[in-house]
Amino acid sequence: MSADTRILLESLGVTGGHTGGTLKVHSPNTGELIGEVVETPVDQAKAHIDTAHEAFLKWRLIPAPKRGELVRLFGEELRAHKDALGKLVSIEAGKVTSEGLGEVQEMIDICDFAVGLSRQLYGLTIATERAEHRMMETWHPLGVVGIISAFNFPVAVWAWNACLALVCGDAIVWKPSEKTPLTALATHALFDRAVAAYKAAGHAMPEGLSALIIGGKEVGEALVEHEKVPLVSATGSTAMGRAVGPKLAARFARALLELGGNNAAIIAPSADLDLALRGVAFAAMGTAGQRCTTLRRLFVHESLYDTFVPRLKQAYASVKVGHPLEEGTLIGPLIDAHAFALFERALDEARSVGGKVTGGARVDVNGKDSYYVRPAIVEMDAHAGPVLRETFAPILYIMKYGNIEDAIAMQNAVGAGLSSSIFTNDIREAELFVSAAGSDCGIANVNIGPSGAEIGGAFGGEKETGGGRESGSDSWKAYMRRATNTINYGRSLPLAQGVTFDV
Ligand code: UN1
Repeated sequence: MSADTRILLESLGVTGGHTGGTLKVHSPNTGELIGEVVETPVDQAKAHIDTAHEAFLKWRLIPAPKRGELVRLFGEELRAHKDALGKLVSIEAGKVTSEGLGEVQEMIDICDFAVGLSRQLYGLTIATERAEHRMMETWHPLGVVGIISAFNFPVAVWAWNACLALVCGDAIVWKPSEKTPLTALATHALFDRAVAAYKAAGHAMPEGLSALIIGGKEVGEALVEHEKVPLVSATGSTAMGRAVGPKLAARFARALLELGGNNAAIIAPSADLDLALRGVAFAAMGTAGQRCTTLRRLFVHESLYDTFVPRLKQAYASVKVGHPLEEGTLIGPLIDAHAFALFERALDEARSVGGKVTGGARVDVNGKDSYYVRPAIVEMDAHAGPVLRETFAPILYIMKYGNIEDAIAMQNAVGAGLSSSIFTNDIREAELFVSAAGSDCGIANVNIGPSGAEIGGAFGGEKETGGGRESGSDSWKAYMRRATNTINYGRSLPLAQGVTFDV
């Protein structure tokens, strides 16, 4: 491990677990070995879950705003260590500086959101058909929430789940991606500092409320199969969701799935092309095409295809691909050799079905063990072949369209249903796109690209994206259980639906 990474980890409070273990961690920036992380034995993972369940039994009794105070303190730690944690995200996940910092900002924002929410966990009072009765719903803490996160947002997506779950009165157990355990160790160390500050301020708090379990498939399975985990929130591929979903269903646990995306944008005749160009460039190339929300399919109206596409190619040619921590870099590396192989395979397939590829060459930034590529544009005649699936890399497939209904139908004609957008100044088109007959995705935007969602909205998508919603709006309800309470304050017992039962 470089001295730089060691110092960074120490500054974040990571004192053990990152050396001498069996999980080898490589920085995608250089291919260099940056950690040998100790994996959690399955038995120990199970023991952590049992402890978390015991902690939950106590935590659920603490008033929600007091639970919110813990999350507020965690937000303070994140503010104080934003630069260091952001840099670690850049080193371990390959994000450029502003995106590494942006990831930590997203965590800070969700802390603020969750703190406010801790005073707003409310239920309805509903009119009843019976005299001298009151009917209401109450939201109660749920239990241990399992969180499985992906390499591309190694810490922010955990924070979306963790911060909400904690204020909702749940305990949390986190299995991070095997590719990014160092950022997880650092984040958990910051969380432990918040716990220490919370206790020092005189708040009661059970031990083992939050646990980090590190390892591969077996550790993930321990979480998914444990009877004391009533909810698993999992972010990753659709294939992972297909493995996890049925296991949870078999024991009637809840699944909150945030899986693949095959996100599209439509460039309509009235679009502001300068704005569309910037929107498309960020959404398609940003994070080296490794966001769930990355723009992968572009439908350009035939009347402006020959104006817009050459401009886009120019923008593609101008971006700097390089080490993420170097000033001016916009595109960092792919996460590993496997991601690069999938990138190449998709481009080959596209060529074989007549796609015209611009860009896509491998770039030597730091030698053979790191995988940097020029982002690729692929002009396609047909909406077919690799266009129909998600390849987690910077490939933008471009197709022409003639009328808006066809464009919307094509945008919807894929398995995934995460994010989508239209660039138009025609109010009819914009409204059609966000209407019931429009985009079938969980996110449908107008005049901004499909990626870079704020935490205030509910995040997630339909179909093969898994159907879950995380982060803002009323996503908190997934982390609680609802009880309907009917209270009779009278002296008679009228039955619902007019039923009589006189004894
Ligand atoms: C993801 O890629 O898993 O909308 C999450 C965005 C980010 C979150 C992406 N706020 O791009």
